[in-house]
Amino acid sequence: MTAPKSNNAPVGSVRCENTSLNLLKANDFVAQAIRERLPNVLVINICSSPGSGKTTLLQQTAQLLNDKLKIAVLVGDPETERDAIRMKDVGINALQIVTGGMCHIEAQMIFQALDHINLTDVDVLFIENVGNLVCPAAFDLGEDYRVTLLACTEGDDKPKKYPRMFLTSELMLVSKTDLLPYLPFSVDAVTRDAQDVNPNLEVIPISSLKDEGLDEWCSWVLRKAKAKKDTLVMS
Ligand SMILES: Nc1nc2c(ncn2[C@@H]2O[C@H](COP(=O)(O)OP(=O)(O)OP(=O)(O)O)[C@@H](O)[C@H]2O)c(=O)[nH]1
Ligand SMILES: [Mg+2]
Repeated sequence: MTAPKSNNAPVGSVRCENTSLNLLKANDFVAQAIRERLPNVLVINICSSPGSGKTTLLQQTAQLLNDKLKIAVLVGDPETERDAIRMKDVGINALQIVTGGMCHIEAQMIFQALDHINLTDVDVLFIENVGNLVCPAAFDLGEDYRVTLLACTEGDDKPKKYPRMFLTSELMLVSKTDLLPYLPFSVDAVTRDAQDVNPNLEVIPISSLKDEGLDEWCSWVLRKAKAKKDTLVMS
């Protein structure tokens, strides 16, 4: 299927200034404290729009890496504990962060949550951020890597519309690829746009339901976990 072409003629717009710089400075200070608190744990911040498949991917990832890495998950949600329950149901060491309606997780929330999750011998701490492609991009959570999922169902125009998320990520997972035959979505086009925004961005297409691309994703996680341990040994 091909999408109808849009007319990209300028229509006129107003660019707004960012007025929250002090808040972000304070956040960065706490993010650094998180890094110092977790020198031997790989921290991966998983971001996406609502419903792109973050929890499903983490359920699958924990299962696939079960005999190779010890995993824990902090998961953010504006109101419910549903995602932590889903993860605990499949045996994952998970803790819900309920943000009280906030559209992103802040470093202070992670710092506090670390007192309530057992990280003994944990190799990888995943943070599932609140579903949102805008606000989470501005908040460093002390992660080593930021991974953004973009589901085929969202449309392939998103990287240029929400560039900061893709600019600040190391990896984009194009999710729900099992639905590609039914959608006007081009993996090549979305990769081109995302790498226009961030030339260093790696891209892996995945389907958690059909087990496509998950080996490549798990290898990526294993490589990063090993690199983190190696850095610790050398320092
Ligand atoms: N077709 C298809 N559906 C998927 C895939 N992964 C997840 N889903 C479905 O997408 C819906 C949302 O998945 P979740 O894993 O809850 O997404 P999420 O990003 O964690 O959602 P929020 O936490 O609410 O932002 C569920 O109905 C999943 O079954 C996939 O690879 N293919
Ligand atoms: Mg979720």
